[in-house]
Amino acid sequence: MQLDTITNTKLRDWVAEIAALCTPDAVEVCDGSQEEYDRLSDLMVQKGTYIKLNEEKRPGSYLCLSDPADVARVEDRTFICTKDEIDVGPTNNWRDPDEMKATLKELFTGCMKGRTMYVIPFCMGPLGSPISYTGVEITDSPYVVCNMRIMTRMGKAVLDQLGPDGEFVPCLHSVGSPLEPGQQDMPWPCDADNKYIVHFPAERSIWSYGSGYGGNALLGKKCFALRIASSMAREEGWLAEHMLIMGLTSPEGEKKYIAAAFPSACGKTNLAMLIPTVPGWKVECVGDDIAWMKFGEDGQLYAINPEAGFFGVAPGTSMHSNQNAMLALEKNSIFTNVAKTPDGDVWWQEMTDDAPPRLTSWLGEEWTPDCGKPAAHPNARFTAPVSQCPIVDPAWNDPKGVPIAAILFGGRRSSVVPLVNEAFNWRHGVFLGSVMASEKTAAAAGKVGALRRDPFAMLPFCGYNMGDYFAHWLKIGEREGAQLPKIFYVNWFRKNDAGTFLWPGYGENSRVLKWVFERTTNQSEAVETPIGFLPASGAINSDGLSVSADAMEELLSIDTGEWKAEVEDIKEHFKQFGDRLPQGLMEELQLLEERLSKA
Ligand code: O2Y
Ligand code: MN
Repeated sequence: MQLDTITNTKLRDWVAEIAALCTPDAVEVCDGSQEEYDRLSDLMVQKGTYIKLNEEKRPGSYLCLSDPADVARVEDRTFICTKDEIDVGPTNNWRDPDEMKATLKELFTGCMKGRTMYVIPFCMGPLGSPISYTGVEITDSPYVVCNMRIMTRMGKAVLDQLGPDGEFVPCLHSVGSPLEPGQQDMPWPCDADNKYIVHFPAERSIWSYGSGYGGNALLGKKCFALRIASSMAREEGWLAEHMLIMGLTSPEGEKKYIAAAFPSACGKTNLAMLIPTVPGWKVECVGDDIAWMKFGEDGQLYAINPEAGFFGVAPGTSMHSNQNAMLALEKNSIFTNVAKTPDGDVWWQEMTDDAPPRLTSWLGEEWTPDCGKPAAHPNARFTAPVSQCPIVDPAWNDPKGVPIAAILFGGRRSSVVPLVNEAFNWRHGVFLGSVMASEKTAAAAGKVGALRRDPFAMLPFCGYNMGDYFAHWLKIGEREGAQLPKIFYVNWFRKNDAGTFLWPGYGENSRVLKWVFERTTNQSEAVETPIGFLPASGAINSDGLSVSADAMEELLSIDTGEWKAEVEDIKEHFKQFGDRLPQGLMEELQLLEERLSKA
């Protein structure tokens, strides 16, 4: 679309200002049409950025191989800029806003030379929803445009909704690789040694430079929908969370919605698309990564998925681990850093029981199963439309959102934490979220097995001081007339002394979801323990389950000695927040300690 299609004054001025700064060869306003998507995809095929996949095996889909130095989010290059350093807290990288702006302006000067500057109007959440917000991403990457078309509601309809004076979050992105006249472009241009992912919460803006990958470049996702949105949510009295949203329907046809936060490598996407093993129960997927929740007039929290696509980790995804994701990515999808089969399809670790005998790896090299290297990068991704998920919830695009009956927190813990426990009340639930922890897997940096506290799974995504974030959660619970969801903590990963998982996970997690569902209206049995309410013996349906009675008992047991050690670890964790830690959470910790001492 032409520039004069922009009627929004603020947007017109911003586009002109950024064009003058970045000096692109051309400016295009994205309309979000299929024609535009096809044209940019063809352009990327010509440039060598994309490989078109076999139309019969993977219709409408492309493979993209990134620069090997640009394969994941870069937390150490992610900054939050506030006037006072204390306002970003101990878990974020702080920079002075004026100094950072000066650095960025220098980097962005002329950075789009030889390239087209794309203007992407996008809506996070259903069009017309009171829970949604608008953003505009300016980028010099056609890969970003095509991914944003899947991941968000994007294009002309958003410009129309914005109108002449609507508000939007400006998101500026450049791969940081200007082209001199006649210079040959790279398939994946970037400035790998000079990445900046920068957030300015006070002015609600984002500047990202140097990376073309995932969360660094698709600015609607982690940068807007979590870091900037969490700060907006605090100011406006709502919640922007790193949570999946699922609908759960009982055999009697009663439906409830659950939101759940887990750190990475805990199977969030798999849980969001679970196929229940408990007869008669149904799961439907609203979202797999982010939830925005606002109070409705009835006092309930209503959630939307601000995204319209999945940007899921490919390795480990299979018909066994997540059949619904596999079906969602059968067509119209983008695959980044996976391997290619000789017949023009994709493959990644664990996609099939046996690896194909020959592949082209994510590095573009010939690959055989014995070559000693992974065929796909461990952080290889698929981008697929939510609408293609076979169990997409009928209300996933409903502007009203869906009412949340329960919130789950969880992590990967081989010991200490039982299969499930229920918070005594909202404040206790906030305490459970604030102490969330997970053991590191091989996929994460650091020692395997080491415990990392990741409050609310928001450690890399909270856009302000996490102590203040805890206080915000407590304040949400104090709202007059609030009909709050119940809060639970789950752990699918407990092991026995021999190091074997006690719980089978996957579809069997529906047994725990059933208990949670019933507990939201006190319909199933629970026993009070020092750490919360646990399922009474027999309250979790174990018909046909291959878990012994002893294992079941162990899964639902708590060891007072282990929990006393846990309390000491939590004290250390809380210390980092200093006087920004709300008194209410300190009191919860003291209450836990008292209950354990009496047990
Ligand atoms: O590595 C990236 O850039 C993507 S990170 C990501 C993508 C989808 C969902 N969640 C995440 C995450 O890091 O939590
Ligand atoms: Mn995530």
